[in-house]
Amino acid sequence: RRFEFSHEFDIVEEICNTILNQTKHRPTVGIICGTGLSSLGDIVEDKDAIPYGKIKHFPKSTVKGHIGQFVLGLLNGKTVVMMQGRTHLYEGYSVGEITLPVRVMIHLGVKTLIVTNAAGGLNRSYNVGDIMVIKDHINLAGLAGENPLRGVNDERFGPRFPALSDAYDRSLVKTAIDTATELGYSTFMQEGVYCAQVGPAFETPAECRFLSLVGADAVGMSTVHEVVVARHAGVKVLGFSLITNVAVMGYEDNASAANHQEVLETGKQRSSDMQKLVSAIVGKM
Ligand code: 6GU
Repeated sequence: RRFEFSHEFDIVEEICNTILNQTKHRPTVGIICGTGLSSLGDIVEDKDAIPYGKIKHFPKSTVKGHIGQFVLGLLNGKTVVMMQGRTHLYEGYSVGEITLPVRVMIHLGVKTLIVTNAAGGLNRSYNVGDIMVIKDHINLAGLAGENPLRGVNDERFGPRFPALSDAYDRSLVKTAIDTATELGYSTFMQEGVYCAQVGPAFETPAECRFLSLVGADAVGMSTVHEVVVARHAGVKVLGFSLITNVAVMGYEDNASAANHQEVLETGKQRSSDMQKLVSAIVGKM
């Protein structure tokens, strides 16, 4: 809970100083690499890497497929800060802890945040390997009381009651779709609603039907908390879900059970397409 974090602003400043002392880069774009998508860091040039383990107060990723470091450098000519690996609520961290890195990136000067994740497809027209541009989200934990802004509001981070009616920037969604078309990705590009549950257990078939009924196209275990904190600060957000498996909707369904290995495999296969897409979009910013 943010309530226990009364000097969070000082902590964020201190972490930023630690980072800025180790690099000459001054990023304006932040990118969070989801499960299996950390290879995006491979195409960053002139890079400086700072492991989360060397940063005081920082939560450390405990999951396979997440490296756990900041990478600062040039992506297609733009100065970026990339998170190779994020932490999740299911690891036991609080929403305050898992979103601390977002506040750090914003304090470093980030004006646009690109979030990526691996997700299960709920929309029946989605295939494994599809890339979904996120147009909106459903934050189940947030609706149920685990909003990352719960607690005393420090106005230096943003207002008490931020609007989320424009959580995902419309013009960035359009840029993403246009760029995907230019790259010849139209056959596997989707645009939809991402829903986050806490995890680490995947959903039951009944839960998948429920989420589908309320308008979710894909389901995962991350991202929404980071987006809330970014929008609190007025930072623009663009999000992508890589559909790594299709959700099982019932006994008669012949989709196979979700498993972490499949999630990692699909990430590997589509990662270079995802890299090209994100890099091309960053180049247009
Ligand atoms: Cl099917 N569900 C959730 N919650 N997260 C996922 C997933 C499914 N596939 C990849 N990540």
